[in-house]
Amino acid sequence: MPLVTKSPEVAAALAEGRAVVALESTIVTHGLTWPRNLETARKVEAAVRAEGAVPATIAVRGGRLRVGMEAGELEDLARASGIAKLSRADLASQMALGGDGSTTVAATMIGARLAGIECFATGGVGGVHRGAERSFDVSADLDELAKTPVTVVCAGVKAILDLPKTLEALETRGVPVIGWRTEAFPAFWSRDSGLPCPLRMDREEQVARAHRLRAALGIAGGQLVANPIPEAAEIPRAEIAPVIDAAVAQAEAEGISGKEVTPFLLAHVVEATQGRSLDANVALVENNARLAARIALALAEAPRPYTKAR
Ligand code: PSU
Ligand code: MN
Repeated sequence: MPLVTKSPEVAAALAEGRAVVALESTIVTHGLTWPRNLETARKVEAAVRAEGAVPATIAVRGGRLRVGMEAGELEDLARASGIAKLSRADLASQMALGGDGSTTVAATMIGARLAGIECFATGGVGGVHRGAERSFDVSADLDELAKTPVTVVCAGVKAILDLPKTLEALETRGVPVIGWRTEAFPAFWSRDSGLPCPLRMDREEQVARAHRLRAALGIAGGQLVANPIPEAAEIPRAEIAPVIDAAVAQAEAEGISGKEVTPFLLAHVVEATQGRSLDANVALVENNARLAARIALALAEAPRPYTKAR
């Protein structure tokens, strides 16, 4: 059995050069809770299909990387409790043990590249945590973006992070941060972080062309497309900021560290907003899935490869 197993639908779509969008599974296992997680995962897959692309949710099952979930698999994942959250560091060891796990943005990018998928939709990528100058907590997602050639559509990095430091870290790593039809860097639950976005694009073809050009230029790594949450679903920055500050303070007080930090903070924000942040989270992931599908369609049409310079 190969290490990467594609669902029949994903395998057929890739063989025919049709548009495919990778989707992560940590948001299902750690980002959201039952039954909202399954409902959201299905909604997100449906949003990809509605735009004419094929969704490929990625996870580890029985020591193999699954690319594309069949009926029942998504539900198993959503119901699983205590499942491992896998990133670059622990993907191979968990597979060696024959175990299961959900994939973060970093691990999903690795799976997408192996399967030949160039475009991926998520909610918010990981980044530099507040207080990182003391904790050194910087998500492996940033290094993965610097290495693996996948275009990732997000709603900006999670506002629980240190956004200026995250933007600096992305620049250092040579990761293009492209504001989708905006000059402002979005902040997950809010449309505007108050920080400018380094780049801007307005058409899917531009994102696809830049993705191909990076490969032709021999520049490793992916692109980050920052797509603001739909207006109707957003929680303005001034409103969410104190909630985030309280969650971060609580995490520090309880000594939360490592992989638990992100799920802990997200859960606290959901509780403090009486679920409003959850509705926003679902809306923005669905919105990102739609854009990623349109970019995947543009990638399927984009010239490949550009002539390499000699
Ligand atoms: N976006 C969400 N919810 C999540 C995540 C992202 O809306 O749960 C997950 C992603 O899988 C991301 C991970 O890769 O959080 C980052 O975790 P860490 O900060 O531990 O690297
Ligand atoms: Mn971390």
